[in-house]
Amino acid sequence: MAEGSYLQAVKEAIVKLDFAGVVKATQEALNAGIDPGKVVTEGFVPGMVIVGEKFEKCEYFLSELVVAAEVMKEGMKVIQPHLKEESVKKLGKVVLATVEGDLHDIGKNIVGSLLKAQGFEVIDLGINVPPARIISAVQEHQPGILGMSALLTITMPKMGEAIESLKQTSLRQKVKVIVGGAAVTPAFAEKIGADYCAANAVEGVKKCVQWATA
Ligand code: B1M
Repeated sequence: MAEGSYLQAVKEAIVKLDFAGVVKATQEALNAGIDPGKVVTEGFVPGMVIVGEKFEKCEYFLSELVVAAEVMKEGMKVIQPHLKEESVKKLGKVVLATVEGDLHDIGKNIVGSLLKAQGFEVIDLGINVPPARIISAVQEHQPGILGMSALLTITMPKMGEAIESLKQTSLRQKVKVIVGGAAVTPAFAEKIGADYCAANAVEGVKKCVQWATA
């Protein structure tokens, strides 16, 4: 079977909200030698995009969004052991958070997993994290990178608030700030003073590695 067919099966399992199907299709894709990162970016992610489109068209409702998220998490459980984490955390620390008001964490979790696989120590603050908590985590852990995720247009400004608060400390110059999430654009990132806006997890992690090894 061609690589595209395996990835298509993963995508379809997400769209059909099929727990057993996503586990089977993910395992089959891995058995066929497809890179685990590719299963995520070309299987899970486009599947979730279609789920979002169905939600917009009122073909799916909130309950389906919740189930789709759980289906994808089930698929991630199959992927996780194949993302071999570097045992020596040689690239430094990243503080990661989904900003206040926002409960979306699938993208953030993918970014976190890929960062760990690259050899970063990830301090994941979770979801719905207020700017003040982000800043105190930066003060406590002194990471080289702060990563923030937001999927709602109404929560994106919280990223700007966090950066503004960071500027009030002496730490802004010492921390690179990367932002991401479906609605976040490079123009927005520039406006709020972030250092980088990642279109997807792979690109974001590449940038973090670049910073850490520069
Ligand atoms: Co919500 N939701 N949701 N949702 N949801 C969206 C985001 C939405 C676009 C759906 C739609 O209308 N088409 C819409 C937002 C509209 C907007 O503001 N522009 C929306 C809405 C409206 C809502 C609610 C308000 C619905 C309601 O209650 N009426 C509500 C809000 C809750 C809240 O947060 N306060 C809500 C709730 C939920 C669930 C809880 C049910 C569930 C989330 C479960 C969870 O995350 N645990 C959910 C889901 C699943 C979605 C969609 C369908 C899928 C999101 C997802 O996980 N995508 C989404 C539609 C869509 O995005 N197309 C939608 C897969 C994931 C891998 O992609 O997170 O974009 P993403 O991450 C990517 C990149 O963006 C990037 O890398 C990842 C992989 O490449 N990335 C980073 C992300 N963060 C990064 C950080 C980085 C670097 C890269 O560096 C730090």
